[in-house]
Amino acid sequence: MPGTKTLTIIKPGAVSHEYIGPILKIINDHGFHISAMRLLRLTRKQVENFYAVHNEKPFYNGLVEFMSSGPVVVAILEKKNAVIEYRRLIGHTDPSKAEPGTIRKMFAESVERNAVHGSDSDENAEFECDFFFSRSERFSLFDPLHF
Ligand code: IDP
Ligand code: MG
Repeated sequence: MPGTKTLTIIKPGAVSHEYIGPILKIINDHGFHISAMRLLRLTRKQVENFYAVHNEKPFYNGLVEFMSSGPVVVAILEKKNAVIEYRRLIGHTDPSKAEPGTIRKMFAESVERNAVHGSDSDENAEFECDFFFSRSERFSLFDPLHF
């Protein structure tokens, strides 16, 4: 059964352009529930660990520099089939290849400064949600204690 949560990051470029509100509105309008959220600045070490799978890639150093360059919003989004649905909503990694109406098409500046992150599998979503949020910081739709 596909999972119900994914991790997003509104990246420094989008935050500095005051796109937090517009992006969160699109997320809500597409039926995602925000079950955890925080505004913070990532350390280089945190970015290196978060993007460890890319550490051999030519863009890795630039990515670490960019992602630690200013505040970001991290959030857990819930919806049926969340990972796939959110990847569809954000669009292609390279905004010039992203479909109209996708978040990256609307808000990305370049392939690196592409506005948002979205988990690429349920397994990575688990890792990424655990990377940022403890149990007590999550308010799941599926938890009868909260909703
Ligand atoms: P994704 O974010 O669509 O899953 P990944 O391949 O996982 O894309 O790459 C992680 C992030 O690294 C991208 O979102 C983007 O910020 C950056 N990135 C990926 N490919 C390139 C590139 O070719 N040049 C510069 N930055 C890149
Ligand atoms: Mg990825």
